[in-house]
Amino acid sequence: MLDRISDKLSDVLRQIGGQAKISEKNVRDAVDEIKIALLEADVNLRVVRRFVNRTLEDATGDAVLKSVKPGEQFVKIVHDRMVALLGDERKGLELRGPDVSSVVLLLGLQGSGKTTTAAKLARRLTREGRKPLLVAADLVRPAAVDQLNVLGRQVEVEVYSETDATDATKVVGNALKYGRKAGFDTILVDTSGRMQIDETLMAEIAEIRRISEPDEVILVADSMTGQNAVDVAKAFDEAVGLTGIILTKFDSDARGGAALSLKSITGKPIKFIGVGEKLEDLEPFYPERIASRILGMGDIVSLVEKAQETIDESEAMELQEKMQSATFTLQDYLDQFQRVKKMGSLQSMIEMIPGMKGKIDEDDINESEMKHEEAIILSMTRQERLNHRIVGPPRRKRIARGSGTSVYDVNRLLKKFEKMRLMMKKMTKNKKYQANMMSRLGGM
Ligand SMILES: Nc1nc2c(ncn2[C@@H]2O[C@H](COP(=O)(O)OP(=O)(O)O)[C@@H](O)[C@H]2O)c(=O)[nH]1
Ligand SMILES: [Mg+2]
Repeated sequence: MLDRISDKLSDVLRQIGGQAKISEKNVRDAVDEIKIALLEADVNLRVVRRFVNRTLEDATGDAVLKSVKPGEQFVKIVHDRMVALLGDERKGLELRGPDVSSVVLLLGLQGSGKTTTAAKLARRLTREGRKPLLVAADLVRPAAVDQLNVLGRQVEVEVYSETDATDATKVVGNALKYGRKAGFDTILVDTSGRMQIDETLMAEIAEIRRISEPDEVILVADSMTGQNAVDVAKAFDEAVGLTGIILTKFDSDARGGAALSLKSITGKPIKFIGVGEKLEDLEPFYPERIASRILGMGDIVSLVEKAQETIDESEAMELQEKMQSATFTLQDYLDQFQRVKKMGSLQSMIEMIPGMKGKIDEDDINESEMKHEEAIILSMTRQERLNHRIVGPPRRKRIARGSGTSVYDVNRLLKKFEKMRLMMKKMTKNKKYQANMMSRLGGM
């Protein structure tokens, strides 16, 4: 799956990613090759152009070219752009609680995988503790109703169908009545497709949509049809309005054109992918994972992410200078807090403020105290943060009130901060510390 595009892109990235120094020309050449790979993968031209422009914008600045590992930074940039292209965050089905019946319509061309996907979803929802009902509303394709009945039996989900019915809207109306009364919390409607987009079909679906007031209107699209899947999605979205897309036959999709274009072109998220004919072959769509799969560069990306989490070179230098000259302020301290929050660990903060390691008491590093300290600093004016010495008793009282802490807490923080500054100054003058700091920077 996605083998072809992945081979190409990982080649380009492996080349540039491993280089110790890169020029703007290297970046442009790499981006050119990426562009060709995307076009060959049948990614929409507009999407390719935007991708290329944004990647160049991000990658040609000094911040990348002059960084310690520019090749790796570049890989990370391409990866992030790719994640954005695929839709950023994972989006699942948005259904209501078990006390009301949610309705999910599945739409798409004939053969795209609607009926199979309906059964796959039913299976999945059952495992999540929901109680789905499948509705056979494809009255066009001969044997479609039988097919759903067979699949329903396999996943042990009830199927609502009517023999000899001719009006799909009526069937759906009846199914809703039945499903609500019988306590099904999710009603999955398998609609009929056509070979191509067609007015009668759109009218029928619009009518089904109107009477069923669905929570989700999902286009089931065949990823192997590439750009055609994108055109179909646009047409369905304009005619009936979609809430999301399920891309089927992802297991046989070597190119990835549909996956990479759909979100940007339609604005609708891909929610699941079908990865095989079996009923368990349905996976949630995670933009991040697919991007890593396409680029084949998972380790580099996580490496760069880690490096970005720790302090970057110029910031470290600046911090060091501040510590040496004891101009490290409460604002800087607060900035470190915010960094820790991003990283989620206190240990990393200690490691980032050099000289703090092993120098502070156990109870100086507890999370709830950090929250207090943060609240206290946030209640200070900018002036106060930049010069804590102006914070006399009246200000302390105000700050305590503003932060929901006590004057005792404020005093404690200010005292601790003063002590910390002194210690930093001493530490940074130490030769061994300086050598250590330099080696840490080099190591990134
Ligand atoms: N390999 C693969 N085949 C699939 C997938 N989803 C559906 N199919 C196959 O595609 C064909 C058409 O599926 P069907 O559900 O009948 O499509 P419908 O006409 O849209 O209802 C069937 O042979 C399915 O087994 C998938 O994710 N991967
Ligand atoms: Mg079908």
